[in-house]
Amino acid sequence: MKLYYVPKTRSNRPRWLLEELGVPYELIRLDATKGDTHTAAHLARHPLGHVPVLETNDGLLFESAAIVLQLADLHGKLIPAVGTHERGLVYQWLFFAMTELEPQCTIFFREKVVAKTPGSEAALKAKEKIGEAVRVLDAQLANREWLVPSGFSAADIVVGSVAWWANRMGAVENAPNVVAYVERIAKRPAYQRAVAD
Ligand SMILES: N[C@@H](CCC(=O)N[C@@H](CS)C(=O)NCC(=O)O)C(=O)O
Repeated sequence: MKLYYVPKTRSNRPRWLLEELGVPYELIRLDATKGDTHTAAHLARHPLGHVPVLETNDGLLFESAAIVLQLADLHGKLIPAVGTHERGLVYQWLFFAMTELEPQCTIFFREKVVAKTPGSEAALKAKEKIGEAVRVLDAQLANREWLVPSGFSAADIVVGSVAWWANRMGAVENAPNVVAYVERIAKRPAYQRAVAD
């Protein structure tokens, strides 16, 4: 199995899961600054020229959260059984991260980090929305280490990555449980291996 990958991007998510699972994979590093993600070969893998892309004998798969879910299912680990309430909770938190939190992080990143306008109307609005979503996570994490009752799961990989990003950009305030969660994540050996290079 091959994972098309650019360091310090959303492609860390499936790499982190693969490290947690301890299964072999081939990491295909692309350099987006050199146009590697927009070659004809890569556009045939992902029509928008994005990473991650997973390639297996069954075919190609893109979207980081979809790849994380599929890999967890394929290996029967870090994901509750289909049809259980806990499985529903994994979907809930994963979609929450991808639809409520991550789009606001993307706006905040573009305003604060790329355009260097952290005080713009768009930046302040995004930060407010991030704060609303982060407070929901903070309440959920008040009495638990990981998002679902059975323990560390695929949901933590996706939510944890987005929460880590929000915290890194200075958009997490008054959410001590989320900060502690991000710190727990950073201590996981599989996470450290996935972001090492
Ligand atoms: N929703 C997609 C977003 C993928 C995406 O935006 N990837 C960015 C990196 S985080 C990318 O490939 N950028 C390289 C480029 O556009 O050339 C996912 O979660 O996989």
